[in-house]
Amino acid sequence: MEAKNSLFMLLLLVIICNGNAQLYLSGGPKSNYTFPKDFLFGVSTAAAQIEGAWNEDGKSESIWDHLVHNNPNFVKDHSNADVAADSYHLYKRDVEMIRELGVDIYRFSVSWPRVLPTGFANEVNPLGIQYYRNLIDELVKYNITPMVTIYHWDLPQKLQDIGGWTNAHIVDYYTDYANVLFKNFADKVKYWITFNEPMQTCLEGYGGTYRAPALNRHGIAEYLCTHNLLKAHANVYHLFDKQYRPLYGGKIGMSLDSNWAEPKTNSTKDIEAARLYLTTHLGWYAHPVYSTEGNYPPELIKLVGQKSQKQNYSRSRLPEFTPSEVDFIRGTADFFGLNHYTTYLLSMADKEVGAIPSHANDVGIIRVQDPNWPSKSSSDWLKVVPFGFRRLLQYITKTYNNIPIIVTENGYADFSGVDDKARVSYYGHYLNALLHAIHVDKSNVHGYFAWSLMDNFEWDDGYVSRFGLYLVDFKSPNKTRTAKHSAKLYSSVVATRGLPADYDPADFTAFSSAPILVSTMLPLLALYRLL
Ligand code: PNW
Repeated sequence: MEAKNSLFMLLLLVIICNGNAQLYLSGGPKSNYTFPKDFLFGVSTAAAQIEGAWNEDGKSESIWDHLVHNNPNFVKDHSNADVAADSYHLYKRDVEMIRELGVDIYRFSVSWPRVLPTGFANEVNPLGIQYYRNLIDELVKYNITPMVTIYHWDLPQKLQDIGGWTNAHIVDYYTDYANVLFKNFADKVKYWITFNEPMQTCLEGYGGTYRAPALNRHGIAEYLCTHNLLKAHANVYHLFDKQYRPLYGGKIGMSLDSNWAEPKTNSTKDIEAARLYLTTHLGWYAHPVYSTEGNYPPELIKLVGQKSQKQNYSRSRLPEFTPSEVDFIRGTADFFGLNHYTTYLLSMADKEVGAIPSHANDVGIIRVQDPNWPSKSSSDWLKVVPFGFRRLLQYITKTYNNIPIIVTENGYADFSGVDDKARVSYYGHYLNALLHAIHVDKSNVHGYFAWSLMDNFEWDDGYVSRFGLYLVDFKSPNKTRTAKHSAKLYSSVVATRGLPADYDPADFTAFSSAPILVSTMLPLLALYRLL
């Protein structure tokens, strides 16, 4: 009897603890708040991931075309983006889907090699301009606000051949390109994003091999790339601000990717590691633009400087901004675009980490994820940790002087299917966390975009990982698009400005093959019956 009673208590405890553990993961209890009336709801895509028509109507090769054409093994399913979702031909259906969702705004990117096939503004491709004009007109016709990302990773290969983002002259080339877009579209486009996730371009593309051009010149090229890119961003901000804003109005910012960083333990060292992660990753790009003082974060300047000296370089591998460049870059954004997906646990490294030299080695921290965090995503990095989203929004609000934040990407990947319970659950949890962030924490968030409108070419994951609210049948000749359950959830959130009645903040069962509670309870229950 004793044993039976104790087991009963244990069962009870498991139930309570499980509920609490899941509540701890979520952003808080179910929020009864609603999204403000003028809050912007949108969906995001990128040219290289959806358009296809890679060499049609005068478009030249981008660095992603080049990489996957020459190294099919780079992509999990050996696919490429030659046709992708064929949005170059199917943009009207895309706009129809956006209308079905009922969102206010659509974020898409322009393909630089489609508009300027030589990379330079000497030759503007009229058919490329016409495509984006058609898309913008179709959006405006239905009262959907267009938001244009000027650069979402698809540099013309011709510019890569002369150094790409490590060539200091790219500041001018990029400004010329942006100027062509402003000239043609600024009368109708009121939201501009200069760069999508510059850290992916520079750290992973130039310092590593994860993104195009997969240069792998770590320790040097990621810093050169960032340096030129930040100058290019500022130049284009000033161009817009001086020449186009007075004529047409509008807002311009940049979209930075950031995970939330949680200390691995409560030790002072781990707390320091988590802080250092944020200052040397998000802060690498955010501090020059959004902080009061401008320039790279002081910790990064110090760390790279010390390492460079120890490694016998004549100067720091992190280039220096002159005081006038610091001034020129500081304050060059009307909003903070944030792309957020997941959370990591941080600790200090007690020996050298990463390749030498490299940004990872310069910073010297270790990043892992808690294996108990829910996820069965096709993207193995995508653990579901809604509280991290809430904390990150508060961190940005506090660190960067209450700048208006627009979440330009958030979403979940699976292996396909219309009945996408995990994605439905992910959006419920992250939107609940967002409501707490806005109403309880007073984080200054003005908009939210789901990534992505539809399944698309997920870079090195090819068509294996699906992020869409709409399923795309890539085998069908007309790339048939079908609304998933998550599309219905999202449109109901947009319509009601609140969470659905059946949303449960403690429910993470959609992310485990056997629901966690059942899997822990069943053996105990069996034992209980035996006693
Ligand atoms: C973004 N992370 O990349 C990109 O902007 C999209 O093009 C892409 O399809 C989407 O997210 C999904 O992968 C990411 O560090 C970059 O966690 C970094 C991270 C996640 C996504």
